[in-house]
Amino acid sequence: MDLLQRCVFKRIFQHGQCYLGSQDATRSLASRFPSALLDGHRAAGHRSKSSVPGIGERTLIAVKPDGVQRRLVGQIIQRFEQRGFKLVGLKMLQVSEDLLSQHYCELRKKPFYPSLLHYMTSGPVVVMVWEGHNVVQSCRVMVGHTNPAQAQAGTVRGDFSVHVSRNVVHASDSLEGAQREIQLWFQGKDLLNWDCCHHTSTYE
Ligand code: IDP
Ligand code: MG
Repeated sequence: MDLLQRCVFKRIFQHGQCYLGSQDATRSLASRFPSALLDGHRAAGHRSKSSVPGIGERTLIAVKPDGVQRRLVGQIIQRFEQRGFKLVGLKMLQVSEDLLSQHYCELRKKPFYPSLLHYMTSGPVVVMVWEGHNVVQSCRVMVGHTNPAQAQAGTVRGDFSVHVSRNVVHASDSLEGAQREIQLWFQGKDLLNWDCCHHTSTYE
């Protein structure tokens, strides 16, 4: 388990204690969560059966360097978890210009492109793959308008940022975009197919 995973677990356990108010409940939560993750790893390739179509849809979300520097990673992850989406990939890295130029290939001719590259390589990013019904569109709505000045309160950008040059988070903008970006940032083996114990509370 790496440092980021330890931090995420610690946060979840602290919230468990806060909401549930009992050490037993916290211990129970603590014992279940990592094993769910490990079970998922063992169960790679095996997916929950459900009548709901499209629950395997995936999107790429990244906490940009400003979000990492401002210690917003935990709060941003929490929003997607709370909504009911499933985390299937997570890593922290210092991005290369090469990867970024592929990621932002459509923006190469924009006047802000050089400063965008500089910003995105200014420190580590935390990149994730989230899974669930309509996850691409739902996450775009949760992330909010590209320009934080126009982002609604309640969205990530609307709550945590003020200027378009430092808008905290990336979210894929379409199914095709999500597929392209996930392949760019992750190898297939780094994405875990795991059965969430809350599955029947999220889907019929
Ligand atoms: P998105 O992130 O909401 O999908 P895009 O238009 O794809 O928005 O732009 C990618 C990123 O480029 C933005 O998230 C933001 O970081 C940066 N960006 C977009 N427009 C501007 C601008 O006018 N000035 C500076 N940076 C910009
Ligand atoms: Mg975009």
